[in-house]
Amino acid sequence: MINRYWQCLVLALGLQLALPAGAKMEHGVMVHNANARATFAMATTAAVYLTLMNHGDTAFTLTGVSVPADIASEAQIHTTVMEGDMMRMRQVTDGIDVAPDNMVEFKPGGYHVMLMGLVNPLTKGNKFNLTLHFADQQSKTVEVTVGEQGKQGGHHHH
Ligand SMILES: [Cu+2]
Repeated sequence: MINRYWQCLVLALGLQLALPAGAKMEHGVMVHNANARATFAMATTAAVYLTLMNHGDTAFTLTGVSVPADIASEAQIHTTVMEGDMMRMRQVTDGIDVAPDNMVEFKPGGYHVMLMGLVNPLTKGNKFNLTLHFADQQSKTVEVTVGEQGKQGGHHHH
């Protein structure tokens, strides 16, 4: 994880050097490794994981996510909380702040993007667009790659 972060930082710095003098990066949002688990045939929900980085000078806040209507009817940001011995998912409604030079990992057992009302099951090798929406009205669309099916019980549903 640390390695990946530094690789990315070096990449970002290299990119900045390659820009004409005086040019600035638009904003510091960088998304890595956006991926979803393949779903079972009857699944109506799916989880998407990614790494969200801030390579800019100012904090940003992720406030929402969306996917095309032919993928799912809704996409939500979820976090996972322990209630006694139970892992439960909660929708994140107040956004996720990412400070400069920080990163937030969306991963099993933590933050994830939840797709609700899947139109078709996700199958390995499929790709679809996920759009991240930020508090400053900017947005960024990234490509999600569908990987292997998750281990059963790895993700608890409501
Ligand atoms: Cu969830």
